[in-house]
Amino acid sequence: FRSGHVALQNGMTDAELFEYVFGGDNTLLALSFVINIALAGITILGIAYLGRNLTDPRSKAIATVLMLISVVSISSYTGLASGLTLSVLEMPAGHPAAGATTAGENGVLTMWGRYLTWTFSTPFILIALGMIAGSNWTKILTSSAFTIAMCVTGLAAALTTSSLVLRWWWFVLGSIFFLVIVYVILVDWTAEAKRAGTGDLFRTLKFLTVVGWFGYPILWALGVEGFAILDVAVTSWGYSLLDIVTKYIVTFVAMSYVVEEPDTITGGTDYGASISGPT
Ligand code: RET
Repeated sequence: FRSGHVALQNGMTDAELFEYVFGGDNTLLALSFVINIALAGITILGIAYLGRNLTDPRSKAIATVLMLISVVSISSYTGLASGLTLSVLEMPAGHPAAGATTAGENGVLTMWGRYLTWTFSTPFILIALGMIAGSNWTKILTSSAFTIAMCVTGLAAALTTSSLVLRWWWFVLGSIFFLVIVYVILVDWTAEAKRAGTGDLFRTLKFLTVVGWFGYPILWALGVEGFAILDVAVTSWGYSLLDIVTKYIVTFVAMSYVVEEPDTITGGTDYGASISGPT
């Protein structure tokens, strides 16, 4: 493709945005997408390899759920890299990037595909954590529903251009939903994991997840969607690095435990034995 300076303009097509990202001026931004496509692919293959001898249905289910996190991720980053899930938006009055006209540019680059695809990836992270903690479907589905709500409000916050107050109101709503998830992880699942015998593994996963997840709203607020202190490439790298911790590292930590099929994960030989039918 041609290289040359492509200025951001409101209403650019996916092809123009693709050229903006890969045209040569924004190598850093392009790399933040490409690296995650590679890592998600490696993680998918890694799970297939590590899980090749799994026999227990519960272990297989956890491995499948872990794989789906990266399946969503590779699609998400392909969407961003292709320009399909990027847009140039004009920020409302009062926003620090409102009327951004640096270097003849008009509007800011919004990576809205990120917020959209977190809607599909984060529930799988929580399903895996909940299963490892030995939790029940009520709590797993509750946390999954709240993470979907959180990501959709984050998407709404990023796409709202009518009013600055509404952008931040969406953000506040999403943050409240986030606290529900943090509560379930720190209180319910921590106790359940101890009882299930997966306390040690869960402590590591909990630390990576809770600390990592807090990074996302902080980046949102510091990045171009919020106070615009960080530019788009730095914000994008921030999200890409957080994703490495919250998805691929979490996946390999969980997989390395699951492949041994310990009784704490499989439920042991008695798992499910309480259901006895007529003989
Ligand atoms: C938003 C804005 C609204 C308030 C909050 C947010 C939190 C986002 C989080 C995202 C986690 C994403 C992960 C992706 C991996 O695929 C939406 C930024 C609280 C916690 C783990």
